[in-house]
Amino acid sequence: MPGGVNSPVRAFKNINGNPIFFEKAEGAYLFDADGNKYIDYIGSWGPMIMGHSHPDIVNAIKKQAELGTSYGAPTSLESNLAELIIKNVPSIEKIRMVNSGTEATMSSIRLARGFTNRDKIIKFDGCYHGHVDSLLIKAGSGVLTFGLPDSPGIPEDLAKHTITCPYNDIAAFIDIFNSVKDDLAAVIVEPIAGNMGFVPGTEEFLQTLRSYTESNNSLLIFDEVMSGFRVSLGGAQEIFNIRPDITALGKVIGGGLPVGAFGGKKEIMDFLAPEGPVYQAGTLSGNPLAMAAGSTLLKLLIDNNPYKKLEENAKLMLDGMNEIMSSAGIPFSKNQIGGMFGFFFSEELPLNINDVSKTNDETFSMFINACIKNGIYFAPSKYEAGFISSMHSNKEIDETLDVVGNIIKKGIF
Ligand code: HOZ
Repeated sequence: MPGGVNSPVRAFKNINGNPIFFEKAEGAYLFDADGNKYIDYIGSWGPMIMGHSHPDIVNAIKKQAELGTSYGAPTSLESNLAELIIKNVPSIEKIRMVNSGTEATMSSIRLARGFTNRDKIIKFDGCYHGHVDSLLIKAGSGVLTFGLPDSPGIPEDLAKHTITCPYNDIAAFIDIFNSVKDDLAAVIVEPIAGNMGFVPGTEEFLQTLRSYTESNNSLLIFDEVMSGFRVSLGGAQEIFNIRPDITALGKVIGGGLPVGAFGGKKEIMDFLAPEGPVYQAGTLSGNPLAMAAGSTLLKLLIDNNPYKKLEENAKLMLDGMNEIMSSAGIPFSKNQIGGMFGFFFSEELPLNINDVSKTNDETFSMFINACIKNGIYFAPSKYEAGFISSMHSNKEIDETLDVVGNIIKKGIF
């Protein structure tokens, strides 16, 4: 496998580390193949909101596995998950299940182009929407982690239809928007970016995207692959009170199994085959195991509404880290919404990818390596977000802060 991994960030190459191979996960903990135990702050990049191996989710998967793992045909499990999503995300009136966030954003773009009969899309620097050809331009996540500005393999003829714009920059957006508006199919954005570290959009910025797209009959696509059901039941769109035309969802709604979905206004979704002309399909779409796991997680989230507690716990940990760093004179900034968070080695909290790229790489790399060596598993790239679960209690937070305090005391910097 290239880099020894099946997804580049896992290689730990940019922090001069090696991939860690895991064997087991439980609650807030991960266990690797060498017998090490870690407090996990990645949570499979989002879905483990109720902790790893939640008994209800494990039982739902087991129960469904005995009834069959894939039929390539409809089941009521798909309708159950669809209903749970539609009830909680008001902008979604109809939905199509797919197998990953990449598939969800790829199909959203095709649908937007088909519906509007226009080609151009605007995306924002540092937002990552999966490895879709049209969207792998000035993208975040692993693309930035490894300093790959734009991936080879994407034909210029396709790339020219993607226009990029700085995140959280209203004036730049309005300029770019005006220059392409006649052929603008859609604007796609992570309303809470989780692929340039954790950088939420400002309310004014996101409202501007909504009003400009609406007045131009262009579609607004929210990529809520990470924020959907992660920052609140209704996702970032509930927090900002904005209704996008299409929402892309991903891993979170699969409860840890491979799932994606995209949904939105009925008249737009009805443009999809077999109702309409835009084609999209998949044998494993709506896979029964994934639907059973996803529905069980969403029911747990609806019953427990853990978001306030998640945010409090994330804040508790970050405030503690901030105190440790500031008493050691190390520039540090941090932010969190719900159970999603980020920290940077910079005085000021970054607002966009330019700010993030200026934060200290060397300190980040030394800090993360030291944390991992001491059983704290933070994302191995400053271009990724962190995630906390309802199984992270004061005990795990105190232990994390002890480790961080010791690392700083021993003077690794
Ligand atoms: N780039 C992914 C999260 N933003 C990481 C996926 C993975 O390596 O599992």
